[in-house]
Amino acid sequence: MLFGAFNVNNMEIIQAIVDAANEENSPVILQASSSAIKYARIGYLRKMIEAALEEYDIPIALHLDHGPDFETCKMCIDNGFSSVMIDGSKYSFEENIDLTKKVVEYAHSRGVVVEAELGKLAGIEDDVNVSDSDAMYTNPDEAKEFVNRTGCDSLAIAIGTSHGAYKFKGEAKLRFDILEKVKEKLPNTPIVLHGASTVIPELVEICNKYGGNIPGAKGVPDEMLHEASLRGVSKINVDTDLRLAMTAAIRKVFAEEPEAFDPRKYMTPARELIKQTVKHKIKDVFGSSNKA
Ligand code: PGH
Ligand code: CA
Ligand code: ZN
Repeated sequence: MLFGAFNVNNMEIIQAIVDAANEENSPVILQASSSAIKYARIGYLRKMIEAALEEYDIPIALHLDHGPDFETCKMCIDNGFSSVMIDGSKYSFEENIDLTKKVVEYAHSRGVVVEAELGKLAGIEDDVNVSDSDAMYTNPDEAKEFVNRTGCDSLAIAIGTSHGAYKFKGEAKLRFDILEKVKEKLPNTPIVLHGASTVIPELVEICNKYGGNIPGAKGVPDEMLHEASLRGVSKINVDTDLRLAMTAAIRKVFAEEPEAFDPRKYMTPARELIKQTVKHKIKDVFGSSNKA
């Protein structure tokens, strides 16, 4: 089973995602990074997700994305998150293990599950900026040792994706051979793919047509995401495509209706375009729809 995990920053994004998931009768993971929590504030995020849970019957999880330290993970666990990610990928193997273990102990004793990360993605992720040459693929033997020693519930691996709108300079290329080896060694550990936005060309085009400047953006094609799911990826993280959808819709209104200044005038189409984007992913790419 493959789940989409969608990054949230504000009310419209949350509503768009849960509306889409509800229409597709699909479980969904909403995830907030530490910078999203700083932006939206944790109490607001929590209450908005409570509101979504009251409105719909589908399973909705709230997950911390790229938790940078124990304290942030603890704060989210104490605030009712269903799961947390501790991202110790910037540390040495042993330091990553120590930190992840500490989070796992705290989380598991409170019924919360933990995603950890091994290997480095290129690109920008929150405050961390990993240059291309530093990008390090996950070592399958290390992955097995890491999961055994930390007791983490799922593992994010690096097989060539990166965060943001510029994932590949030439052809899109993922190291499915590494994924296969990791699955061989860890058949029961759910594997997470970060940096998995398609960077939907139509959305980039709308942004650029209406005054944006995002040239040469490139993501992971839908067929590759499909292949990743066939080869055992369980969670696919999507942020960039939602940002593009929101920006595309708002730019269009600003360009076509310069006299408009009621935020609802541009936030309504923004919410709608995010919803269509999420529906497309759930239905056509991830296949988590249970629609009758
Ligand atoms: C992601 C999102 N969040 O943790 O990995 O990646 O930039 O490809 O949407 P994208
Ligand atoms: Ca990382
Ligand atoms: Zn990520």
